[in-house]
Amino acid sequence: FLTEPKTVAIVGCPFSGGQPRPGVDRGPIHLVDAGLCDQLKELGWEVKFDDHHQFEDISAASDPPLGKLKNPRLVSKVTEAVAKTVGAHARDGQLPLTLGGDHSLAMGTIAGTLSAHPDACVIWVDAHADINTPETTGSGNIHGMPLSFICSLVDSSSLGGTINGEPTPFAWLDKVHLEPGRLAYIGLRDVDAGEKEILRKHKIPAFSMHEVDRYGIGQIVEMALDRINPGRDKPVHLSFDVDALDPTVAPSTGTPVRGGLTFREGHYICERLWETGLLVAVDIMEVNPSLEDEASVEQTVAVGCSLVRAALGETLL
Ligand code: B3U
Ligand code: MN
Ligand code: MN
Repeated sequence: FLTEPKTVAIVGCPFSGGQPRPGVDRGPIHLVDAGLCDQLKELGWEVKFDDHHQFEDISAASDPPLGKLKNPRLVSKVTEAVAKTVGAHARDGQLPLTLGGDHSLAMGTIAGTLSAHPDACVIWVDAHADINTPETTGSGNIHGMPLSFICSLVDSSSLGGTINGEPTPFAWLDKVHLEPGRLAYIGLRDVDAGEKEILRKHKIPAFSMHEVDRYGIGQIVEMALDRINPGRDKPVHLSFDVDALDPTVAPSTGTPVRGGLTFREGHYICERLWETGLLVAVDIMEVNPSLEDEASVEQTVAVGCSLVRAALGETLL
C-alpha cells in the first residue's frame, strides 16, 4: 500500500481536550525531542515532519457541554483537522504516524485512514474500550468515546441538530463509518458496563488481558487478525494507547490501570503488524510527560519511541 521510497509522515498532535488532565498535549513534543525522527531515518525511512499541528483554540466559555460531552466543539474541530492531514498523507502513499495527545484524536486518524483506504481495519491496543456513546459515558470525556463515533453508534443529530444555524459538532463524522466487525481490541482491562453491552451487541472482537494470559500474545494477534482480516489482505490501522502497557512499563499516562501488557507483549503486537506488510497508519496516544517523576517520563517517552520503531520495521536480529 505504500509507495517507495517509504515515507513516514509524523503528525504531532499536542492536544488534551478529550480528557481533563493537562500535560498530555506535551506528549508529541517529548517523543520528537527524544530523537524519533532520526531513529526512523536510521531504519531507512524518509521522514516528513513539519512541526507539530497548531490547533485553533476554542475557549471553554464558548464550548459548553453538549449533554454530557465535554469540549465537544473543540474536539470536533481538532479531530476534523487531523482527519484531513492524516487522509492527505495516506492518499499520498505515506504512512501517517500520529503522536498524541489524548485518544479522542483517533476519531481524526481513523477517519483519515478510511478516506484513503475504505477497506481498512483497526487494531486498538488499550486498557480501555473507548467506545462509550454520549448516552453511556459516565465521565463525559471524549477520549473514552472515539470508537462510538467512528463505528456510527452515534447520530450527530442526537447531539442537537443545528445550533444557531451552525451544524452540530461531529456532523462531519456522519459520513465516516468503520464496520464494528473490522475493529479488534487487545489489552482491555477497564471497560464500563455500557461498553461491554456495546461490544456484545455488535460482536466486536475484544481480547482482554485475560485472553492474553490464556493464549499468549503471539496467538492473540493472529486471533485478532483472523476476525477482522482473515485473508491478511486488508490495510491495518494500529491505534496504540500507551496505557495498554503495564504502569510499570509506561507510568506517565493519564489513566494507568495495573495488570497490563509487558514491554515485550506491546512490542510484539507492533512487530507482528509490521511483518504482515499491511500497516498503513499508526497512532501512539496518551503519553503525558507532566505526570510522574522525571525518570518515569523518560521511560514512557522511550517506550513510545521504541513501539514506533517496532511498528516501522526495527528487527531484533
Ligand atoms: N471508560 C472511562 C474511562 C476511560 C476511558 N479512556 C480512558 N479512561 N483513558 C471513560 O471515561 O469513558
Ligand atoms: Mn485510549
Ligand atoms: Mn486507555
